[in-house]
Amino acid sequence: MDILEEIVANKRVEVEAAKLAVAPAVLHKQVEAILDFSVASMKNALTASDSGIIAEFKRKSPSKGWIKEEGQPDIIPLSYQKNGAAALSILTDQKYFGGCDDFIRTARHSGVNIPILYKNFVIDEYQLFQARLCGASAVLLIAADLSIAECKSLLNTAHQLGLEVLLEMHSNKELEYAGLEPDMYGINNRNLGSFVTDVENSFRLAELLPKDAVKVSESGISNPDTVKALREVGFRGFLIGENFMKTADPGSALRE
Ligand code: IGP
Repeated sequence: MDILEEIVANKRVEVEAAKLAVAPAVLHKQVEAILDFSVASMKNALTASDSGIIAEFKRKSPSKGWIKEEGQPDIIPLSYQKNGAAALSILTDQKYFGGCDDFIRTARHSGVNIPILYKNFVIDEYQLFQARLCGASAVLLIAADLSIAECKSLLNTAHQLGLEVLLEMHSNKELEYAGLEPDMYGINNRNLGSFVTDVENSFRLAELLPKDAVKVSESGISNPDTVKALREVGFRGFLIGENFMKTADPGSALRE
């Protein structure tokens, strides 16, 4: 079993436990009550932004272990916003990434009003309701852990809830998912099975995606020249986590 399979197996157990704690019908009612509150569009923010930086709040990862154990969800996300991030990504998986949905709530309460990506391994529509309820604007769907039919169904439900979808692909063979027309197309430079990171992956796959699509390059980005080169081949979003989180002050790292 590779790490992605392990994470997804654990996620299934977690989601079933969550459904016992809060029944789907109850969660749906809670979401219905807030559906009138619209959330900022990440796609628009990326299209309008000069930086395109999606700054990620990630305290730990399976490949690196703890990056910032004491990372403060009430300070760092707001600091990212103040330092010019176009949008945020907040890891909400607990076991492998040290996150939780409350990190998004806390960020919102601290004054973050730019779009927030719900970064998790979404395999069940229940999680889309959780994402909407905590204040996310968009969700990540990962081609590597969903069939096309599952992905399509989750994408439709996300849209019904007013959530945008960033669809993550990693290899040529996943490009068939692109036909689902998500709001944004992500190319992950990291292989989620082996953790090997190669930014060339973005350059390789970008030309195979629709020309006018909003494309996001994810992982392993550590310098402004790479961002510039990716922008030149059409990327509008740059998802950066570890490079900021490993510094003493992630927000100022973004500005530099
Ligand atoms: C950020 P990095 O190398 O800058 O920390 O990567 C982000 O792309 C990465 O955390 C990520 C991820 C994911 C995490 C991309 N896709 C899917 C968990 C699940």
